[in-house]
Amino acid sequence: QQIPWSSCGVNTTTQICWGSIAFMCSHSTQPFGDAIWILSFQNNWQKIIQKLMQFFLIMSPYLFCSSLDLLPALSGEESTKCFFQELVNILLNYVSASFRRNSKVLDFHHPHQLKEGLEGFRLELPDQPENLEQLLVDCRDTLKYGIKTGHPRFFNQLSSGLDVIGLAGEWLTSTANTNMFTYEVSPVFILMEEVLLRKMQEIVGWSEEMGDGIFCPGGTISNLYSVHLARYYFFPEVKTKGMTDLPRLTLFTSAHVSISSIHIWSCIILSRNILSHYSVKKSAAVLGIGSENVVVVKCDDRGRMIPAELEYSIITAKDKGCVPIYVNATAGTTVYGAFDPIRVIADICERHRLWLHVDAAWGGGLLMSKRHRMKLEGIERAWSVTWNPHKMMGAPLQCSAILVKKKGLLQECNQLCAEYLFQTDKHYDTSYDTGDKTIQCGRHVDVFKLWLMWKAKGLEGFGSQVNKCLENAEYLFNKIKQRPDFELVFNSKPEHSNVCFWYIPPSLRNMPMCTNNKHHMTSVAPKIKAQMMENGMTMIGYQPLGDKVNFFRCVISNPATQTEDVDFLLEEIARIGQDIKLQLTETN
Ligand code: ABU
Repeated sequence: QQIPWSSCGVNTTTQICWGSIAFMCSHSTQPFGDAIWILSFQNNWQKIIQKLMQFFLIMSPYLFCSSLDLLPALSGEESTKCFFQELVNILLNYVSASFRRNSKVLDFHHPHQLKEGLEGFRLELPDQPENLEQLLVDCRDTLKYGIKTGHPRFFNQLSSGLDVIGLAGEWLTSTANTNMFTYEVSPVFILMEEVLLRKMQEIVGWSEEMGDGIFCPGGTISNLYSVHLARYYFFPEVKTKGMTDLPRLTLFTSAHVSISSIHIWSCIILSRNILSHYSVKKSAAVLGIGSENVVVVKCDDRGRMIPAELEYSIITAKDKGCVPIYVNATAGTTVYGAFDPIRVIADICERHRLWLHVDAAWGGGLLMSKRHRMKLEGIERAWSVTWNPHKMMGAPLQCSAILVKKKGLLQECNQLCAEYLFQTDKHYDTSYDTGDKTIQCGRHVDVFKLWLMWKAKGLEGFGSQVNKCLENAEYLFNKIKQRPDFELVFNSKPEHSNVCFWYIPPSLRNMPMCTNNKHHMTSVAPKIKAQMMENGMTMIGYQPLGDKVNFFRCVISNPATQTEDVDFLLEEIARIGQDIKLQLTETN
């Protein structure tokens, strides 16, 4: 291998040797493997020397080089190549480890430990440049102390998985390092966005004459767009006059919990956690509508909006002199994975002339599956749709779209015509300068990775991926049903890949639910999760919701997950739960 010694400033054997020995003793990505190799060839000095020389030649330059030796430095091409090759090795090791079941999902450290610094990994920023070897160690350690969200046993978040093509797309995107606001700086990406948005609109069920949209940063911002557009649609003067002349607007969204059903683990926190989707409240707060003007509509036991309750709430709001403008129907709630009945809600919206938004951030992926898309029946009647391919479709974060049925509305609502970006006398079709549709200015390219993944999988590939995740969720559901140490939050089959359950320690099984036992039950999931994170072999989230004390929510969006991983999760919870039981017995 050719090493750019001149550009690295290395010119004496002594420097090379000391550098390499120091390097081997510190924290390279390779030294232990080499040390083992050396020991295993104790009697073969020639090979040892050869190996050491290879090692020195490959690794030591980084000790004596800084970023100033890389491009755009004169003759920096070779050293840039070497640096990237080493970085790619680090990334590939990480990618491989992410899929290995015996590797950890996480190597947990408390914030103070990371802040204090670990084995040469320091968060503090230096005044003097550090050498490339330190930067490579920093890259490796950043991954080491992070979470492997692509690991098949990571069940903690709606977004998970490590799609290799998506990752390639993200690398390319960062390499291109451009901005999505104008065609002149993103010609290819702007057209890819148009193609993707059209495809997604077609899948939603909108005809060619309908449909607009934009990729934006996450589901909450997509939902913010929907409220912003609804308000503008009904009161366009808001853009210039603000809220001063507007009546009291009202928005509606599902409460996301049933407040009527009382479960065995029903508890003390009845009023604390009646949650509407927080992004609708947040939008109301941000837009000056006011979070108190979001009406949370009652749901059934599964967390699905009850249409009759919606209509009743709309009529009540009107009677109070409020002006309803917007209904959010959720397709795949965050915790229960519930689907609001969109078709019936659409009828109500039509009767009252309200903007119907479907928050399919989580459930949108099911549109890709012939088997599951009927769960979003009626979505074609929505006026806007939020859909996050970074969730169920496994695109790397972030990748979130807001789809809008009425063409031109995004532009009308947000356009301010900054002349330094959106000159009208450009020599190309300036309708492709999409930046003025958005509420941001600079916009990250979120489309290329999804476009590339779509090319690689096709609609069918995405469909199979979704089907597999839901099959695994059903497998988990059936396993839990059979076990005496677990209890499901719902006894019916999951609609999405969310499976909600409690682990019941032996000391609490078949016990009367006195306040003390409920208190202990509340602490079971957090205690198990704490131990699970210390062990680092799997990861799952928990939360209380409405009248339910802390329960686990398993979500499966990673196509790498197999049934053996689901089994592992249950066994790990049960194994840790045994110790929890002992602690509970002591405190009882
Ligand atoms: N709505 C954001 C997703 C949160 C989660 O992954 O649980």
